[in-house]
Amino acid sequence: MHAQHQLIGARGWNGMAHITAFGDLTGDGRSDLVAAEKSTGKLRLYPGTATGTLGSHKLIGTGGWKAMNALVGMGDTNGDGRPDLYAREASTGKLWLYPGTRTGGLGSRTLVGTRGWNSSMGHLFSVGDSNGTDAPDLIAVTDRSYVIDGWSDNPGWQLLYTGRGDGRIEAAWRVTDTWWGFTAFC
Ligand SMILES: [Ca+2]
Ligand SMILES: [Ca+2]
Repeated sequence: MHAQHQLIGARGWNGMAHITAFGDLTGDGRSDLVAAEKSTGKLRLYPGTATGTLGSHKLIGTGGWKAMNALVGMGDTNGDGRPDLYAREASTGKLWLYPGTRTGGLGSRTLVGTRGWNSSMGHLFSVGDSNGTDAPDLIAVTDRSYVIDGWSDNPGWQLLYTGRGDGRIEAAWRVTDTWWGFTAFC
């Protein structure tokens, strides 16, 4: 047996970066997708449909998304029932929250992480609520520059940032060192 696959985007997807599952931003109960357009820096929402394909895309970010080098569909970080997006700014290493709105767009961004999110984080992804607080949590996997007890060259460590429920996250704690070579995210 092998898994069947279905074409959901016929063309143009090589012009998109950071194709990311977002959760249900449109509010119809189906998961949606976001992607940044490389040429323009625009962020587009691709709504999931009843047939498992994607509906017509909608502009939810008018520009500047080329400045981001990671997007993470977090789920609802601030408890308003809409999924939210974290984005990492390449030049500054800042981590931003873009809250989903009731109209299926993104609200004003707020700062989640002030700096350092570029320097030693290889991959970022949401793990949902891992500790029973109802707020989704963020995992970062370290790259070689991550320092433990004064020693660098610690790739593959998994750092857990638990969600606070207000859109922000707590300080990290190290979970495991078993993610060596895991590069399937991003
Ligand atoms: Ca949807
Ligand atoms: Ca939310």
